[in-house]
Amino acid sequence: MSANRIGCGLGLIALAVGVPLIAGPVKDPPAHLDAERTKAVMRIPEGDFRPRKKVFAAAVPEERLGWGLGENGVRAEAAWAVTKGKGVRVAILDTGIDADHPELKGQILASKDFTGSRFGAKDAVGHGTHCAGIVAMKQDGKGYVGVAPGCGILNGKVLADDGTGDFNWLAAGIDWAVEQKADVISMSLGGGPDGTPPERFMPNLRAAIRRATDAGVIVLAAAGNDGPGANTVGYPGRYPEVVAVAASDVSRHITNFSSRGSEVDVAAPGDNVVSSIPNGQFAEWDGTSMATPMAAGVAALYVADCRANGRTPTPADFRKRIETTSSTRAKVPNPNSGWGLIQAPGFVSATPTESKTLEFGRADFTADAWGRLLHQAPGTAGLTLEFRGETLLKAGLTK
Ligand SMILES: [Ca+2]
Repeated sequence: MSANRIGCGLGLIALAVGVPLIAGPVKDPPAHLDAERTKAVMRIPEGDFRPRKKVFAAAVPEERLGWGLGENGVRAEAAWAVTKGKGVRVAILDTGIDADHPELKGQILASKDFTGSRFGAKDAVGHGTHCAGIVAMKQDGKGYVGVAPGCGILNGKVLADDGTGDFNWLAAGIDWAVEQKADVISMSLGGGPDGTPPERFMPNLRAAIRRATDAGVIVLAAAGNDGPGANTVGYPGRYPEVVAVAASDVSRHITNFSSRGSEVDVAAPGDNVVSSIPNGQFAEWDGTSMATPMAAGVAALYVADCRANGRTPTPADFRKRIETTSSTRAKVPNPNSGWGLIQAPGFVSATPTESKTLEFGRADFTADAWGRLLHQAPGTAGLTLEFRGETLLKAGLTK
């Protein structure tokens, strides 16, 4: 442990999840897990502690979407017609990841432990596996699906097996993620000294974040679970370079526990969020910890769509889209929800809103000929298709 962690208790980071640390029936919970001590570190109000509501024992046979991906959430499905995030690299800086979970197997591109854990980069808590699944659970016909099931995950373990960590580990994890060519960094953690400029205690952290955003990486962090009081956003979410994410519920309201403050940039589903936990299980958890990878998944879709269209994704353009496309767009951000609920379709190219099938019949042309096909039924617009061989050159409607 570093002096930063032992010396004065400052500079500690902790999970921003509104529930105890142990992820339901985790197989071998670390013996040194001390819930009371962790609670004190996390500064989570007593009322926010709720027992884990649901843990699914095994893979769900028919693949389902959690509510957070649907109409009251980020509307991921509406964006999947354009992209599912293929080729994008999302760093999850958390408690490690269970890379053997059926939903994550093959999705983890690289792993590194910064905590000196005897479990290495594996997840002994469950939190990191849940966050990774929210982004990248596979679309494989079983279980559940992440927001960007085509993307790959970088697993940086910066929180130890008791769910706390050192800000220097986080800074090192951010630098590692940039080295690993992360496109997006998701940090479901927070903490820091109250009322004190954090740079005094963690000079490396903001510098690392700036190196990441300067390299074009989109950096997101949990707003924190210290609401509903005013001015409760923690670090690193409090930094202007970081997109701070608040937690919304199935009614599109901001949860009571979600931290409030002018630093909140956007909201995402963070209540009853179903995702993977170790040993092949799934669980429904609450927290801005869950909202953050929801928004990070949208960022992955954005990056993939930019690349597919020859554009360079940038943190500034990502922010601009948050401001212009979030649900309940406000002219100014509000301290509960920032610019509103993040909406995946606003981050990808336009998608068809309606699709219908028209029967044409068949017309044969000479192979490789330049051809024109006209279709007109009485009282409708005519459709003209021009092609050479099998290549469509032009399509148009005539009155
Ligand atoms: Ca699945």
